[in-house]
Amino acid sequence: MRNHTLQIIKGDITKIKADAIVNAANNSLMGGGGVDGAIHRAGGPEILEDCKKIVAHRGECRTGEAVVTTAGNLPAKYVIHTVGPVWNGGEKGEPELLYNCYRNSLMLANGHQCKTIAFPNISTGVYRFPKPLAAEIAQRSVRDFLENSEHQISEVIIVCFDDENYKINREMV
Ligand code: AR6
Repeated sequence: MRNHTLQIIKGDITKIKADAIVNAANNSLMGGGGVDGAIHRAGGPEILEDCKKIVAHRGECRTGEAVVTTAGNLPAKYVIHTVGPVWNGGEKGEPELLYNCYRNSLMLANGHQCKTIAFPNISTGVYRFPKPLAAEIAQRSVRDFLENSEHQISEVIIVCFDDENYKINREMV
C-alpha cells in the first residue's frame, strides 16, 4: 500500500509549511540569487549563521550533497541546503549529481524526523540544467527513495516557480 504522495504545485517555496524545504544553494553556502536569495531574505539571518557554522566546522558543501539548518522565520521547521550541478553539456556527471541532491536531501529530512518536504526545481535557473531532463531526474530520484527505502516521509512537494517548469513537471507525473 502506498502511504506517501508526490505533489507538483506552482508557487513560492518560502511560503510552504512543510517540515523541511530545500534550497538550491551553491558550494559556499553563503547565499545567492534565485530561490537561495528568496529563502535567506524570507527566513532571516539565523539561516546564514547556521550555514557559517557548518562551513567553519566541515568546509563547503560539495555538489550533490546536502546540509540542514534552522528555517528561521519561515513556516518550515528546517531548510535543507543542497548544491545542484552547473550544466556543462551533460557529460560531466550532471545527471547523477542532480539525482544525488534529491536523494541526499530526502535522507537528511528523514533523519530529522520530517514527514513532509518541499523541493524547488534544483539547477534549472542560473545553473542552466535542461528543465525536462531535470524534471525526469527529480521525479525518478524521489520515487526511488519513496518506494525503495525505509522512511517516514508521507508527502513530497515539488514547488515550481515558473510556468515552464510547472507544465513540464505536471505532464511527467
Ligand atoms: N520558490 C520556488 N522556486 C523558486 C523561487 C521561489 N521563491 N525563486 C526561484 N525559483 P536558481 P540553480 C526557481 O537559479 O539553478 C543561486 O544564486 C527558479 O524558477 O534559484 O540551482 C545559488 O546561490 C528555478 O526553476 O538555482 C547558486 O549560486 C529554480 O528555482 C545558484 O543560484 C532554481 O533556480 C543555483 O542555481
